[in-house]
This record gives sequence, C-alpha cells and structure tokens, in this order.
Amino acid sequence: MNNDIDLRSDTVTLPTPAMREAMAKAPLGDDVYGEDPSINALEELAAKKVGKQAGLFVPSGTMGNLVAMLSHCQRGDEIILGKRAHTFLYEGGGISTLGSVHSAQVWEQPDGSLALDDIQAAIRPDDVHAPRTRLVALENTHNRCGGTFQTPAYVASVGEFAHARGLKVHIDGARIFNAAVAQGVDVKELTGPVDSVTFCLSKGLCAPVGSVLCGSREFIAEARRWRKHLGGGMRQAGVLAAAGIVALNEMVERLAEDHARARRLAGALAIHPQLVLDPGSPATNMLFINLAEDVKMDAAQVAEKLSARGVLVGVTGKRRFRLVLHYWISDADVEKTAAVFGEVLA
Ligand code: TLP
Repeated sequence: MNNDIDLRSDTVTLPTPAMREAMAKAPLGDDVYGEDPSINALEELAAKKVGKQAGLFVPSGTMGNLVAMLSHCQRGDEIILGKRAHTFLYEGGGISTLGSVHSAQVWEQPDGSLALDDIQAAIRPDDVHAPRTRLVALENTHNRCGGTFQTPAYVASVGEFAHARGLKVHIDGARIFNAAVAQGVDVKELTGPVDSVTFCLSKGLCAPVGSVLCGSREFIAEARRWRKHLGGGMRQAGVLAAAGIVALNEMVERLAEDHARARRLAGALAIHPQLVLDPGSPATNMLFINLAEDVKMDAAQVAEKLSARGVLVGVTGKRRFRLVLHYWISDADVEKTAAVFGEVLA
C-alpha cells in the first residue's frame, strides 16, 4: 500500500503479516479433489462460526451469491431482493445472464431491510403467466443503504415468514461480521434463521482473496457443482484459505475499531458546513456524505482534489461520497482526512 489514505473501500485492504506467514506455511492439495487441508479447515471453521453444516470457499462475494442463488433456484424462478442490493446493482446481472433466474425488486427500508408486507406483495401467484417465487435475498450489512445492519429479530421474522410460504432465504453477508460486532451479538443469531449466507474474507477481515458460502450439507454439495461450472474450482488455493483462517480467528472482534473510527471521522467531518452526513450514519464501517447545495464543485472534482493531497474516497453520486474505514486506516489518518476535506472545501 502506498502512503495514500485509501477510504474508497475495505476491499483495498492488504493481508496482515500473520496472514502472509500463514500463507507461506499453508499445507496444500488439490481442492477439486477435496484434498486441500487448508481449504477444508477454513470451510469447517466458517460453517461452525455461522452455525451451518458446511461451507464452500469461493473466489469472491459475487461468486458466492451467484452460486447460492443458482443452487436455490431453477431456470425461470424468481428472487425477491432489494432495489439497492449489491446482487441487483453490481453483480453483472449474473443470476439472469448465467442462471435464467428473474428478480423482483423491492425498495428497502432506510436500514436496508425489506418490509414483510413488501415481500408478501412481491410473491407471485401460482399462475402460468408468472415466474415462480423461490428465494428472498437480504443484505447485511447493507452497502448502498449506508452500511446499516439488520437485527437478529428482523432476520428471524423474515426466515419464519419466508419458510411458512415455501421460500428459502439467502443473506449476502459480505460484511455480516460488521453487523454482528456492531450489535454485540453472535453472528449465528443473524445467520441461524436463514438457509444460506455468503460472507467475505477480503473486506474488513483483510484476507487478500475469497469468500465463504455456508448452508446445509446438501445445499453446499449442489453449490460445489455450480462453483465448478463457473470455473471457481481453484486447486491449491489453500494458500489463500490460510489467510482466511487468520481472518476469522484474529480479525473479527477488531472490526469494532473501524466502527469507532468511522464515528470519529463522521464527527470531525460534521464541523464542515459544506458536508451533509446521512442521518444516523455511520452504523458500521462506512459513511456516506453529500455536498451541501452551495458547494460549487461536484463530488468528482472534490475527490480529485482530495486525491492530489493523498486522500482517496469513493464517489457514489454527483454530489455524494462513500468513505470506508478498515484495518489500514489509523487515528492519525482520520484526523488528516478531516483536515484535508477542510482545505479542499475552504
Ligand atoms: N462491494 C464492493 C463494490 O462492488 C461496490 C465495495 O467496494 O463495497 N456484497 C456486498 C454487500 C458487497 O459490498 C460486495 C463488494 C460484494 C457482495 C461482492 O464482493 P466481491 O467484490 O468479493 O465480489
């Protein structure tokens, strides 16, 4: 990592020294034969953490969600998901381009949840004109809703509601450990009520590559087939899984530090009248900020000036930024970021 303060995403995180050491020493084998001890250990650990029978190591969150959805659904089925869901906005429409699966999009509530009434309204009748509703997909934490989290009680209510109607539930839990840590709950409380969950090792948890999809043994056996079809059978990828094991064992609880720094950064930025923070933000490790109406520059112009001073931020709209806190951002970086915003907007 160069000396820039990189707040564009927690995907930019580099592996920790402990991860690099574990990677160098990892026992390896051919994972398509099921013979990579490091991958097997990671999958077992991941499943145990989220309270599921089995896990599947995949190269990315995108592939984890895709494999999950293709495993739950048949051609012509429909998934109910949020209009601002990562799967809907940023995964290339993979469920339809590769799986012939349709989506019914529902507006999220401000905290990223889907209201049960909206889910009910999106369920199709048993009618030849309609695709078959098969799955409800949640996102926790919710990226585009501001890194907001949903509670165990809410997830349980969706699980009960969906199962009573013969539907399965998947969680895109790219940052589900952030959701758990922010609420001080065991992650199992967020994953127990649903059928499958994908979480990412390579965001706030700092591993260089990979995500894990977890669910029942039978579901993961099906998902393993889909992963292979999609070209995700990775042979001696235990070199990556070894970092994932460190991520799960050492990097989860410290996510609270990122949340605290996000709050500190929000406080420091709030003193600039040119910036308007989303109400209640930040819930976890990301904050979304808008430029006040009287600022002449747009977000891209401001971001360019920040970048010239060594601060990189995400531009998510004409007048909107996303700043994401992670392991490689220190207290001093938080102070410098707030000061540089002040200079650029003065
Ligand atoms: N999100 C990335 C970008 O794609 C927007 C980011 O910088 O936040 N689910 C959620 C909720 C995500 O935020 C992401 C990545 C993914 C899935 C996909 O993960 P990868 O990048 O591993 O495919």
